[in-house]
Amino acid sequence: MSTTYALAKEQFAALGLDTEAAIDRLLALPISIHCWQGDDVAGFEQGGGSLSGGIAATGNHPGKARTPAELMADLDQVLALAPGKHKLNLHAIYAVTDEPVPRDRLAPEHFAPWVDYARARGLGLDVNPTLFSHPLAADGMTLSHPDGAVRRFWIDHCKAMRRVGRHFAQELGQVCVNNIWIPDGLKDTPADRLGPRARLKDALDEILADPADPALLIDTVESKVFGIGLESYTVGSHEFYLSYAAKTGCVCLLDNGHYHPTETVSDKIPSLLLFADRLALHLTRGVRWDSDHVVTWNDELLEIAKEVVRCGALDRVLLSLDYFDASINRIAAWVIGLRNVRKALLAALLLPHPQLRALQDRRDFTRLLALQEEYKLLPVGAVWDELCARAGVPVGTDWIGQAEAYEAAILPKRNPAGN
Ligand code: RNT
Ligand code: ZN
Repeated sequence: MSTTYALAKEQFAALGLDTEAAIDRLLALPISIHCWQGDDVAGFEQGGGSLSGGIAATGNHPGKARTPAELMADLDQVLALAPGKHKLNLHAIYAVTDEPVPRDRLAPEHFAPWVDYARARGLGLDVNPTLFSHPLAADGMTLSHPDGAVRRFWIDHCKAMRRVGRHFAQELGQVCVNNIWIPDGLKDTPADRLGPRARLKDALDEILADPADPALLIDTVESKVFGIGLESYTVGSHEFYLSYAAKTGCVCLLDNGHYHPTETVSDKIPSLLLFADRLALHLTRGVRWDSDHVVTWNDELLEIAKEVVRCGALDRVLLSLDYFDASINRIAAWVIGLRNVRKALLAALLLPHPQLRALQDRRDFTRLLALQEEYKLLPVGAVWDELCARAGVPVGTDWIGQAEAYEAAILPKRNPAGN
């Protein structure tokens, strides 16, 4: 145990906080790593499709992963540099197939290398149907499309991916989160807002008709405010999915890039937890829009972490990352966000919430603000370093050199243009 940690431990103990318990709790908490940071959401269909659906990865840093083997090798680097328990979050377009397989016919065997990869590393797998980057999604509508044949294809795809998700859980002995996000929307003012939403509701009813065994599969639905080229109307809005989840029992997934810029996910967390057993989060960082920048240690990340901890909901909130920055080393992008999420949760665990809550209830707002500000400089960093040391990952800034060495040794052998 380092001297700095021993001193920090004492300082937190004086506030009634147990740093040992916080470290143990956090090392056991699963955070789902999004596979799509490694290749700018390209996937492996016919050599990797071009991203559509109103989302965009910008930047052309060299060395992105082009094959399953490259993506797996990059993920191994990430796992070596970020402490704690992880899951891996796969999109359907990351299926590994010799011949092209239509998405509505994807099956567990098309993901066998990922199951092997996860099993060898003790990871759970999460899953997402991919309702974008496809000719049948090119006009911006999928499950809400007016053409029944298009809806049928996407309904069958979503059903297929639920079967894949169940298989993941059975193989790996860990529950699989299946998240449905669709890009559906319109560029300009709609003539009919109800019709597409009614079609989406019917499609979801059919996809989810076969009830999930909650030990195997948790179905989540992710809303959005707008997409690029789909600015005026989003079929799967927050109200739509909030109501749908309340009525049917599937789980709301909140992506903190998917709200109006002054609206915060942190404020929504307690309200949802009062009415639902579970809640899922995509952690990202929007800069001016849903730009999916790397998650940084900012006020909203800390507020989200504090809400989850204060609600006593670390085991009810399903945490995953969701961003895709192609302008910097992609492994570093993954690691920076992952480390920040766990660091923010540690900072949240190391606050004397009962004391602060009592001040609010006593309406002593002066002392509350004074303490909230002073506590921002508590020695969380010393506890974080100890956590990393115990997890066997680099402490402090040491991981950066390792990521750079990997970049220098491996990435130049890939296409230097980043494609
Ligand atoms: C898009 C959603 C969605 C995607 C991933 C790739 O705005 O956030 O979660 O980012 O499914
Ligand atoms: Zn998301």
